[in-house]
Amino acid sequence: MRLRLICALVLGATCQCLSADVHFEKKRLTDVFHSEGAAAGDFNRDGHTDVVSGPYWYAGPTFDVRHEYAPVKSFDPARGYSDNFFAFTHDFNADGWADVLILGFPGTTAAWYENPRENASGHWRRHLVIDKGVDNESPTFTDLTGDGKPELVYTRTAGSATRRPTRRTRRSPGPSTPSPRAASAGRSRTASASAT
Ligand SMILES: [Ca+2]
Ligand SMILES: [Ca+2]
Ligand SMILES: [Ca+2]
Repeated sequence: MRLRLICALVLGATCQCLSADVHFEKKRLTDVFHSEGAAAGDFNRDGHTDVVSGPYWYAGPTFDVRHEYAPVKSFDPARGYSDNFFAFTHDFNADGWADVLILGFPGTTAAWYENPRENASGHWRRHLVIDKGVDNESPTFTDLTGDGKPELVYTRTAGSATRRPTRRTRRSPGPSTPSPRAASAGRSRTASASAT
């Protein structure tokens, strides 16, 4: 009897979910190949979620207007990959404005872009976090330690590593695009962490 009741409850919940009136709309941001990854965040703090993809962020809720926050590079998908594989959002300098973290080609860099606040035009300041060795098919940015602050989780050739967000990052005048060969040569078995 108890099992029947549980099954009925589960079935009822399932039917309720399936009958929910949920619709999805596909929207193409661009026809140009800029990046493999994208992320969401409210970059202008208007209460609407925006999308960052490649060198642009697209203002929600329509995503019709885009803003260039980094130098534009386009790639040919028939010939290879981009140098912009993963995007994450986080307020790295704790100023209340969402910033952007970009992981480049596997085995290369991690850098975050500082939101200039108040919708300032121009490119966002780039902060190089890790200059090489950020590898794995799918690095992620998540709170491993339970303190509410996300860590960057990735692997190297024969190990794994995590990094916590820190304000002590080096500034870089522009994006760097080391070759896969150079990046591979720089890989090592290390695990490190730093935090403010
Ligand atoms: Ca917004
Ligand atoms: Ca910020
Ligand atoms: Ca954490």
